[in-house]
Parts: sequence; structure tokens; C-alpha cells
Amino acid sequence: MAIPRLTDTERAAALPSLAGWTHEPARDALVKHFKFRDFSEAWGFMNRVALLAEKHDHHPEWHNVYNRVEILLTTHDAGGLSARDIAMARAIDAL
Ligand code: HBI
Repeated sequence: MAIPRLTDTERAAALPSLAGWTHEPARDALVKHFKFRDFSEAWGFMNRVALLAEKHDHHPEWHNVYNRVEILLTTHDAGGLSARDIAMARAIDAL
């Protein structure tokens, strides 16, 4: 499914409203780091994100060590950031 990649202008317009997300140019991706009370809290968060990913049909690249979760969002089908990543970042922040 062809998904258009965000233009530099579109990306620059979206980034300021995404609290805590940074742009990683090398992957053209959004990255955010989360820290929880313990592993159980982190896992509960990851479970909710997993359900979101299925609902959005848009899946994160992520890393978990105990109470820390790092999420990277990019659209493989677009070769970089798309509107799906922006929507997913906003949905994660609304959990
Ligand atoms: N998730 N991050 C990401 N990027 C994709 O391109 C992607 C995905 N999840 C599912 C998916 N593509 C496709 O398999 C469906 O859109 C068809």
C-alpha cells in the first residue's frame, strides 16, 4: 500500500506538537524514551501500545530494559515518516 512520506515542511509542522518525541534523521523516524516505576508498569504500557499498533495497523520498533521503553516510529512502506507515525505517536501519548 503506497503511503506518502512526509515532506520536510509537513514534518517540521508536526514535530512541535509531539511532546518528548525527537526526529532521528538517519531513519527519518520519531523516537521517544519512557521510564516507568518497574517492569510490570512498562509491560502494561507495551501491551496497550501493542493493541494500538494492531488497531492502527502500524507497528513500532521498540526496546525494553526493565522499567524503560524506547519507541521508534517510522513507516517502512514509505521509507520514512508518514502521517501514520504522527497519528501513532499521538495515540501513544493519549494512553
Ligand atoms: N508498521 N511501522 C510500520 N510501517 C509499515 O510500513 C507497516 C507497519 N505495519 C503494517 C504494514 N506496514 C503493512 O503490513 C500493512 O499496512 C499492509
